[in-house]
Amino acid sequence: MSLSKVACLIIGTVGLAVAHGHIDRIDIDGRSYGGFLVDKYPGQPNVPELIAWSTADTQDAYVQTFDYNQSNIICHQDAKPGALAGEVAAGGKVTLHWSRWFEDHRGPVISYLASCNGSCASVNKTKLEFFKVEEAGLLDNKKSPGRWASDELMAANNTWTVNIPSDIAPGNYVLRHEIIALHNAMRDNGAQAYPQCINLKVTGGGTATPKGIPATQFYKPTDPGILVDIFNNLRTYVIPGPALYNGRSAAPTSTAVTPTGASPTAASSTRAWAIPAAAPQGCRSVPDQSPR
Ligand SMILES: [Cu+2]
Repeated sequence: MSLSKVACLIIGTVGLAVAHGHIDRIDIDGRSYGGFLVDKYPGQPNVPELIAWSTADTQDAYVQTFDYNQSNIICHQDAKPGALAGEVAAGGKVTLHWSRWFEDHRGPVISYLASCNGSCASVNKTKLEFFKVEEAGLLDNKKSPGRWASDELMAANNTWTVNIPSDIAPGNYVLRHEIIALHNAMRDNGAQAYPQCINLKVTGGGTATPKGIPATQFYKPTDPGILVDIFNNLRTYVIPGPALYNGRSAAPTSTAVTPTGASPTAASSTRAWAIPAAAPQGCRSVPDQSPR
């Protein structure tokens, strides 16, 4: 285990945390919307109405794999719907700006939509059925641990642009956008999910109503994309969650990875990775939820 992973583990255990990241701005059609600022809004009396969902999280914490069947995985810790919605035409783009991210928090970037069947401001999150609209994982495996969707996000000034499928029926949707950090994912309960939700009002003349599933059914702690050692010369990476909705959406952002010549045996006996220069900032999970 590298120093950085030890640091992450220890800091997480004693409960200190340095901010990781959250969506602090959403840009749609030349209009900017504020995100839910976890470092500012919790406990404040006059939090502005937002298209972003609020959370009880104040630490940019993650949802641990053991809670992937609990409601915090839906839209983060004790999330509540935003009062507003950002208007976007089907086929349009939504650009999400993360406050910050860490290079060593490598992993996939995944986006889902769920119809609210009415207003999203009062929706019951446990009833939301999400379909996956975009996914990107390991983009290049040449040099372990590889180039990841999270690297692409950071290279784009901590932004990710989601293409809204052009064929979906107009209406209100929750966009669930997520980074899953895999730097500790080689051990049980090590993958870190950072889900974020915003309300969208999709306009246009589409008719598709893709079938979705509850977010609590997306992932299992032992999925190959969740329990995975990204430092072990990964040749391919299986992005977790349900199948991608392949309606008339914009071009996928994920890139197929061409396997390198490394044999599985060589891969498992050689660790060709470097310890990151700086230890990652403290990783902290949101409080455990009791099963229900
Ligand atoms: Cu972390």
